[in-house]
Amino acid sequence: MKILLIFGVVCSAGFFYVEGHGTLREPPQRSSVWRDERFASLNPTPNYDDGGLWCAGEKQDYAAEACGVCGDGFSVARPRPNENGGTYANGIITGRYRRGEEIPIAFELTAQHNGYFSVQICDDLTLESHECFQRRGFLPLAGGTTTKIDVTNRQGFVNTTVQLPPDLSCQYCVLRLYYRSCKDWGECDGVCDCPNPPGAMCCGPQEVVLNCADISVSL
Ligand SMILES: [Cu+2]
Repeated sequence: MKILLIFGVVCSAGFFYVEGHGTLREPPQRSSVWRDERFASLNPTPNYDDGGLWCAGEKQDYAAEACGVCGDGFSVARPRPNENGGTYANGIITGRYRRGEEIPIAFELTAQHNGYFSVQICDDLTLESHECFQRRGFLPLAGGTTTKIDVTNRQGFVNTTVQLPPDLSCQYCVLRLYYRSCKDWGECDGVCDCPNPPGAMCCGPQEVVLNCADISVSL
């Protein structure tokens, strides 16, 4: 019985590591393009740990600037594997849209860590940066003003629709998923309205996932 128990614990620990935390499947992020049959003929580089772009496990404040811009470990040299010019950035446009359009987003959650996700866009042709994504803010959900998709108690695919800016078109830009989990207790880090002290759940640094997808937006 004891042996069985130990085996079970080791197994689930290993399972969690490989399963990661979540991945943007629509439009497919750079590390997940290989999972999508629509792009098979373009030979995307497979990343079997595409659900694991969570800043190498470093918990993040709201700005997540201690994370690679596309979710890689911060200490990795640029371009990191998921950044423009990196191993998994094969230049495959996985979403083609029109200016101001409402576009479908699918985030596949592979761990249940609650929290929320949002979508950002960077239209700078040079190497993407946190600053570039922050410039336009988070995209609103279609038909509303809120920018956060709550994933409390959710697992598997979470589908939503966001609205592209009415004034943005680009032959090449980057869409970024920002997922902020809620599994740790902490104090306010400047942006939230948590009681300080004693703090609350979801306050302070949390596990964050960042995923980049190559897209284009026509006039
Ligand atoms: Cu986790």
